[in-house]
Amino acid sequence: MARLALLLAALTAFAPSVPAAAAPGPAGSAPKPAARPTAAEARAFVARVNAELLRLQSRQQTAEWVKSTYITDDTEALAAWANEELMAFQTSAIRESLRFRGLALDPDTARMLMLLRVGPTLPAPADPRKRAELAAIAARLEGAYGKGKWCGADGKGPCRDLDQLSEVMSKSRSWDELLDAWTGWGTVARPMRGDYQRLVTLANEGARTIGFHDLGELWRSGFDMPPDAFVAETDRLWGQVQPLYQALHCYVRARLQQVYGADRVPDGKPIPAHLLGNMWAQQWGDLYPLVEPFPGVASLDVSAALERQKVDAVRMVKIGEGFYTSLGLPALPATFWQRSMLTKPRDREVVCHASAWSLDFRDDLRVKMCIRPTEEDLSTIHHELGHNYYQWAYKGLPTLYQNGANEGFHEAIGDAVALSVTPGYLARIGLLDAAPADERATVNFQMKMALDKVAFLPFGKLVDRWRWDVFSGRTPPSAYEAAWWKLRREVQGVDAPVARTEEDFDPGAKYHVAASVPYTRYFLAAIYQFQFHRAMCRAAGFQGPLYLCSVYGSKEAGRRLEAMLAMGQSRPWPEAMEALTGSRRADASALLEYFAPLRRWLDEQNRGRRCGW
Ligand code: X8Z
Ligand code: ZN
Repeated sequence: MARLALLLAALTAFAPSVPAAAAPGPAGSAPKPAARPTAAEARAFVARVNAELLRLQSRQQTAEWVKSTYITDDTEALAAWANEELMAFQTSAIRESLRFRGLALDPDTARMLMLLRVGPTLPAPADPRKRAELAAIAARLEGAYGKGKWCGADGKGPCRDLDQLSEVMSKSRSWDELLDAWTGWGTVARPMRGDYQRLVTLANEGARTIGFHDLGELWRSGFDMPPDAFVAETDRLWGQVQPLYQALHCYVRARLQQVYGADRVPDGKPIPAHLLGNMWAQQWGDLYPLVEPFPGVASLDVSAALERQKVDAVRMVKIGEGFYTSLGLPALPATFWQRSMLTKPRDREVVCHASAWSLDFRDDLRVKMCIRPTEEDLSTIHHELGHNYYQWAYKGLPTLYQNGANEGFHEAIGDAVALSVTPGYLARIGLLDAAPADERATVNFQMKMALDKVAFLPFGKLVDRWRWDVFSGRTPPSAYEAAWWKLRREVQGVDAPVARTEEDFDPGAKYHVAASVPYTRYFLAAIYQFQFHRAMCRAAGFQGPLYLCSVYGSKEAGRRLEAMLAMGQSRPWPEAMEALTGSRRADASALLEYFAPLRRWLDEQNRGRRCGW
């Protein structure tokens, strides 16, 4: 994920929402009269905040990098201390910023003050002890996730980590083997429940001290619209794509029924969560061989080619970089190659979950990832480099503007670029045989894409629906697990394969819950990326159907993309959207256009089937 976002996830403290200058004096004394602040002071204040944030965040990022690439008690403590130093500054900055409320300010100063307030993902309470506790819990939860292993029901091993268990999820077709890997990873999250509950309490307290009802309201406030309007926005977008998801679900369930039997995969019921090729059933691409519409028509097995050609991690990243440079963007700096972590070290615990970093908010870009020679990882590399190129494009902006237009934008860039990694392009770089053009090959390719892109949509939406209810108290700790599975059944049409109880904590088995990274960003990105892709295709002068378009080599597409990236968060996101797409509105029509051939095919296939759950 974007480093800035993670950084902000990393604990921030704020003063109470009482303006410091007007705060009452000691008991019995009269309130101190406030000096009347000026707009010029506000501007100077924001300049100081930007400079100090840059200094402290760079230090904090460095500590965080070492922690994530070498998890020990000590590196966890060092990262927490760096966070606390940053938080202390932010506390006083926020306290001071409240003096400027109600003043007529120039638009940039006003926007940066707003961003300062909505920026933190885990705001800490004012009490320093509680702040330290929140810092420690957050670091511990992410560490527990990173170190998590399943050593069998008797605990005697062999022990397997998430990568190994994920490999089972993607490759095995044995109900029992899948169940073992799935329940095994679930045990890693069980001990997180207590810490998570406390984290919610502390971060909610922090959110209230800066004037939000609860943490969920703060998370929904970073989208240049009122938080309630943002909820309606996500519902609207989901409404546009839901019928396509239901068609895909119906077809996949029918195919799984043929493999596992109608007693285990019944009609009209949610699909057991361990059968979809992925630990969280969030992307189903690994099911492709099982559900391939026209078996054997045009092989799309990129993983096999990567393995056969012994493409190593560096080469894979070079392939990704090559796409960006073909658009006219610069080659990555030498330090990227020296300092990134591209493979899983054998001798220490690391957080393998992929992320892209800018440690100095200038040129010290890095990727942290445990790359394997798979198609999924090739696509993730394009995703991560999208973050890095975004960070690079806005590096000249004030620190408070160094972020995506909104969180969804940051997640969408690399994916939009990866949509141009078509079979045609892959054939060109020798990872597939010459791209076929008949209709059956089209449906095959579309199915493969939909298993990742369309299947993801409800999961992308429900993770934060669960958290918003947890933060607001609508879901009490005694119902964490029940509420999670209710959403997964209702929104995703997926169910736990074995009974779950409130001893379990399946949400914590997902990185972004353990690490407190907001998730709606990925839902938005899943939609934005098709809008961005369509816009770049138009800029490149491409005429055919969207799914065939690759903007590889188009300097004009790159120019348009970079113009949007360079805006960072300096303007409300609809303006950034407009800079690239010409439209100010988020809209799933490009996604639906892209998948139109598959939609027609699915509807034919599903005729007579009992869809839904
Ligand atoms: O976390 C990620 C990226 C890093 S920002 C690898 N993604 C989400 C996930 O893995 O759950 C990308 C897709 C959704
Ligand atoms: Zn990301």
